[in-house]
Amino acid sequence: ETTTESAYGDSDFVVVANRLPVDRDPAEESQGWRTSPGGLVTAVAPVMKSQEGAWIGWTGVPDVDFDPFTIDGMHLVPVTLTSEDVLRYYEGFSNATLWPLYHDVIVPPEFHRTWWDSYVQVNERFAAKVAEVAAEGATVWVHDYQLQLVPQLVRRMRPDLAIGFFNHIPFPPFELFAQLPWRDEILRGLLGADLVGFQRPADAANFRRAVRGRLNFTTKGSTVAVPAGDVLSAHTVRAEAFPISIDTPYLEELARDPKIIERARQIREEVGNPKVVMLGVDRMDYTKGIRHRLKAFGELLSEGKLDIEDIVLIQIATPSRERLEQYKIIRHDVELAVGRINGEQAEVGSIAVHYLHHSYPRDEMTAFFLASDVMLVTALRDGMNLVAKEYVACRGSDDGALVLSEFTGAADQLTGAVMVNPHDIGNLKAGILDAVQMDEKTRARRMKQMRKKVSTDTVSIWSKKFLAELEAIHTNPEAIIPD
Ligand code: ADQ
Repeated sequence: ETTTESAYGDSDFVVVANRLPVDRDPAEESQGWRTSPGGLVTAVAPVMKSQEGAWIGWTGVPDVDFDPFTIDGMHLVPVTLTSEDVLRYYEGFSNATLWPLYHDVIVPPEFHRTWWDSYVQVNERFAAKVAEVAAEGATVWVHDYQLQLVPQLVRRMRPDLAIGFFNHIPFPPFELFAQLPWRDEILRGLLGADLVGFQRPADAANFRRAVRGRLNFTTKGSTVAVPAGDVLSAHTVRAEAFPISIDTPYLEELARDPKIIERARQIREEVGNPKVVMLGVDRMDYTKGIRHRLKAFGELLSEGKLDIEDIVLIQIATPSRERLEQYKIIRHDVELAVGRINGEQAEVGSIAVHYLHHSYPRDEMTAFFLASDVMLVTALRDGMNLVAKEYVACRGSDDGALVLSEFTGAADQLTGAVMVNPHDIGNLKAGILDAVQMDEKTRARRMKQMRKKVSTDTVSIWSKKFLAELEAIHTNPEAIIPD
């Protein structure tokens, strides 16, 4: 069906992300794939279906070329990664250089020129695909730190396109970002976009400061002026905050489902019907502060401030990036800490920490949220942290308390939480006790306020806002967009 009149592709709306929203599915009837649910899919699927849309990304399977295919009404365009790309571009530069650098160097970032070369090559491969599938004047939305060079590469090939970029993780303070040997290339890569979105205003400000500090471009408010004579063509770029959210209506519906409510009751029973169930849900990542959380909980038990008869902690940690050294270390440390707490505090028939190193379907996850009185989100640094918002969305009865690290993007918004500094174990312990002991009325007032925030602020509103602003400034770069 491809038309031959135009050298351009057919897609009016193109999403570009490291991963396609699918996983391999060996079941016969599935044509090899099943969609993997996630906030981004929920947010962009409607736009992709209403327009001629395409999603460009990697399948998660190395060394195999796949043809484009359609699943659940979404047109997916695979980009091939070799095993070496996975090692260097993905596990290396993305997850062992950029990830720790952008998360306040919680672990030391590694700088390797071979990783950088691979990052450039893979970004070029993604950009070439965009240039191929995008229709004239199409909107392109590039996601996340793995693809920061794509905006510039695409702009060079296709100046007709409206290009947006959204960074899901923090953008670091200039003094940390400046360590990166390829800092100027990254900044120029991002400045190929018309609109660069960040989670927090502070991230956008860090980015603009880096642009001024390294490239000497002027900024005014959220606008960056890219001058003529630079390797980029002269244009203006907006850099501002678009805090991501969740599919609130869907979670609220799940939280009202009698089957899930019953499952939540069962979970409480299975952990011994204690007075208080506390919950942690994270990818197994050193940014999430799981060790700090366990340290605080262990001390509260051993000091007798919390009693094993009354309270359990369920810690769910999804396996993540398991081939990387720092992820082996965090897993080892967490498992050691869990073993130590249970060894010292638990008795036959009563466990202090229920540790689950698995991924769960959304229904089961919702049951865990419903079953828990106190949610612990203690990240040392986190772009947003959707878990905090998901917990709030599930508390339809306005009970439950959220302990929230001030180093998450969510802390800007969920001001009804008990805020903690997870680096300060004393403060973390005090926060946990506060949440456990908070009276019902206070809990209800604070939860209600937070629930209002997540119910008016959904992921579909987030994507609409981003795309509307991209559209507006692409057609009129001088446009003033009110908040
Ligand atoms: P993540 O670092 O992955 O995301 P988060 O925002 O908490 O962190 O999202 C995790 C998602 O995975 C949540 O939807 C959660 O429910 C789900 N999940 C976690 N453990 C699970 C398990 N065991 N089983 C099933 N599901 C599980 C990155 C950034 C964040 C930013 C998001 C979105 O690091 O800061 O909020 O992108 O922009």
